[in-house]
Amino acid sequence: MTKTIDTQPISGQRPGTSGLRAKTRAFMEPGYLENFIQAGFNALGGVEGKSLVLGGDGRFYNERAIQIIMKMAAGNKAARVVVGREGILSTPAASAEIRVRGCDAGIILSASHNPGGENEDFGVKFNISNGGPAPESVTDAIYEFTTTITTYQTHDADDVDLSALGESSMGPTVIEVVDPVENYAKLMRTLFDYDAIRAMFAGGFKMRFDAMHAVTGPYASAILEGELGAAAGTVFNGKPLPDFGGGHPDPNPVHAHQLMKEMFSADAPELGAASDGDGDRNMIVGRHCYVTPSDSLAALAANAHLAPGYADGLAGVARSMPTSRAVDRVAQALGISAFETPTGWKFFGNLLDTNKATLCGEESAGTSSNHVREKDGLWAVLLWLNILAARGLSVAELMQDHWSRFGRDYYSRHDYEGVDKAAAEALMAALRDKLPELPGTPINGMTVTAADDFSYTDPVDGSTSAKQGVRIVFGDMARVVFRLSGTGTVGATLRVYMEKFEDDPSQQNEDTQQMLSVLADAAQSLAGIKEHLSRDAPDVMT
Ligand code: VG1
Ligand code: CO
Repeated sequence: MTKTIDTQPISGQRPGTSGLRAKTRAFMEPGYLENFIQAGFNALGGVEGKSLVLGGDGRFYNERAIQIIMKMAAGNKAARVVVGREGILSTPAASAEIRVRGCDAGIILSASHNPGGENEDFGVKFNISNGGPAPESVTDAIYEFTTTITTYQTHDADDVDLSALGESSMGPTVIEVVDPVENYAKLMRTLFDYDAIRAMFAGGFKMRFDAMHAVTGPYASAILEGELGAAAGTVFNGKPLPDFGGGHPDPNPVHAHQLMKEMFSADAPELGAASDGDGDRNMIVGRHCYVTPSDSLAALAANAHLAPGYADGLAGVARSMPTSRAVDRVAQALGISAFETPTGWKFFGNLLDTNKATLCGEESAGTSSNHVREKDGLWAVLLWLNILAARGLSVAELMQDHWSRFGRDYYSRHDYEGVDKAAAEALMAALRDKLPELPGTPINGMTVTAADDFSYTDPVDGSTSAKQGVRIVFGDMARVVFRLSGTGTVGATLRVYMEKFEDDPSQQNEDTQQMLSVLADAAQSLAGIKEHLSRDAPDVMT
């Protein structure tokens, strides 16, 4: 039976870079999740007669939230809800399901790389019919609804058994529990040369994949070990746990330290990889060779044609603004266009839909292509495997070859986490005020050539997004970018992104922080980080 329940508007909870994130306990408050879900349904123009994909990364409260959302979908007269078995769907797999099944929308439960648990973080993302994150027009509408709605619709029904595949009905709605891996694995087979990768593993190639006790475990085990013949034990931390084993499921050298240690040991395997909470990020590390996400994007762009799915070449590439300009250099050499978008995958959707870009990436370890409309961690690992198999080079050799051809953009991001929000906003405001006077100013032996607050106009629908981060550019040689995170749940996080170009191979230096120290000093003198935030050093440097 359908019921209308009174609810209170939730204020001040605007969806950020990637959906709504908050403390798990906030989502568990009566009406909080329900309010956001109903607001999302309303913003989609209602879900009556529509089909939805639903799943999450398995974190604490995942299954409970799924039961609530299924009942709300029925209360809102949805035609069908496709839900992953045990409530599991990685973000890229959910995107694939929406596209393969022609669904109208998707709801993904994840706070991505944020820790999970009753005292940690939870999140909800709404995706649209192209499989991608809802664009700002929709997330703005969701926000408006959350502040005004007073009722939500639900359906009185028993919980659904999410362990059994198959269909059941809940009022007007068909609930279909599906294997979370099947369609995703099928899609991967169409893109890559599995025979070549299989032959490489059969020839003794070794890799390690750290699933960080998050959602990619089942996907990586099925594909790498099951289909491609990687040795048993290649995938570790493979069981999704509600608290990710107490870890921080963010695939970077800091949080994937166990993998990093192995990859820099004497008997390191050829390839190491890791993925995040919801499976959309990837880290790539070769034997004794860490590949920055910006370099990975550039190397994939330069070599993608070696995989069957991209044999005709790329229509174009796109990167988020703080991502290094390494991929632009590849695009220029290939004679294809390169787009610069604000941070967040939703900004790539139109470029992919209209075939202006085939490959997209972010410095935060997100890369993907037009096969889905989300970033895709395991996809990036498979493309790397395909390229290594085709070229017969090690990761380190491939990167040396890449840098000697295109030059090298040294890159690092410094994060100041959990800082006072007002102080962080004051820092950004002071920096913005300075921008007009900066061009022409010499700083530490470099000269500022341009300084602005990034504003983006979507080339397809003409929508604009302003205040997307401060860029301070030193010609083609270097850049410093400042922005505040839109995914945190406590205080604010300042991100400082630095890059420096070097095209002389004799000047290579594996100590990236040393290479960039002149820019870190410039960032400090430009923004007064220490003074504003009362912090001596960043919390995380990646
Ligand atoms: C961060 C990253 C951004 C990424 C976003 C979502 O956002 O910087 O590149 O798209 O997380 O990633 P922010 O606003 O905190 O910098 V995830 O793996 O949610 O889905
Ligand atoms: Co993620």
